[in-house]
Amino acid sequence: MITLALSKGRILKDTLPLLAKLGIVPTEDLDKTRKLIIPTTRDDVQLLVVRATDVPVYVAHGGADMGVVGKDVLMEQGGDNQFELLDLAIARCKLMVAAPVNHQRQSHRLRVATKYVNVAQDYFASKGEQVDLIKLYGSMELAPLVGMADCIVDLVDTGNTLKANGLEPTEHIVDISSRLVVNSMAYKRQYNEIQSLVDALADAVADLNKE
Ligand code: PRT
Ligand code: MG
Repeated sequence: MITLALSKGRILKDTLPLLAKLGIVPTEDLDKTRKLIIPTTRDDVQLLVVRATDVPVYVAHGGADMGVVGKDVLMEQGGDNQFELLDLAIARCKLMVAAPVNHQRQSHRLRVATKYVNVAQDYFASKGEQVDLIKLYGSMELAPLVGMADCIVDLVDTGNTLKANGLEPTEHIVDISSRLVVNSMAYKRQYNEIQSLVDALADAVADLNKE
C-alpha cells in the first residue's frame, strides 16, 4: 500500500486529474465525505487529506509515504526524512513582495508581514537588507492597510487579491509549483512501487502540459 498525503483546495483539485491518468480515482465523494483516509480505485494506493502545512510533517514521520506540497511550504518549513522527486507543475503562483500602491520608501527599517518568515528573512538578507518580520498565519494583505507593516511577502496568482486591497507587487522572489515528495525510508523499502508511480506521474504531467 502507498499512502499519498495532499491538501484540500487547489492542490487536491489539480492533483486528481493527474492521478486519474494513472487510473487512481477516489472512491468517496471528496466534497461530501468526512473521511480523512480516502480509498481509491487502485487498492494499492490511498489518499490522506491534511492541512497544506502538515503534508511534509506526515511524510517526515512516515504517516504518509508520499505527499504533494507547494514549494513555498517546503522552502519555509523544510522537510526532514524526505526529498523532492517531481515538479508536478500544478497550483502555480509566485512568491512576491507587495506594498500599497504609491507607497513611499520608508526611512526606518522595513516592516514585513508574512507567513513565510524564513524565506522572507533569507530573501532580504541576500539583498543585504535587514528587516523587521511580523509573522501572520493568513490575510497578510491587511497588515499594510492598518499601518502595521510596510509590505507583505505572499503568494500571488491572478493579482486580484492584492488589487482588491490597494496593493501591488513590487518584487518577484521565486516561482512556485507543487512538488511530489517521498519519505526516504519508504522510498528504499518500496522502491519499485514508488518509482513506477513517479514515472507514470511524470508522463501524466507531460501529457497535461501538452493538452
Ligand atoms: O489554510 P492553509 O493556507 O494552511 O492551507 P490551504 O489548504 O488553504 O492551502 P491553499 O489551498 O490555500 O494553498 C495550498 C498551496 O497552493 C500553497 O502552498 C501554494 O503552493 C499553492 N497556491 C497556488 C496558492 C496560490 N496559488 C494562491 N494564490 N496558495 C495560496 N494562494 C492565495 C494567496 O496566499 C493569496 O491570498 O491566494 C491569494 C492570491 O490569489 P490571487 O489570484 O488573488 O493573486
Ligand atoms: Mg489557504
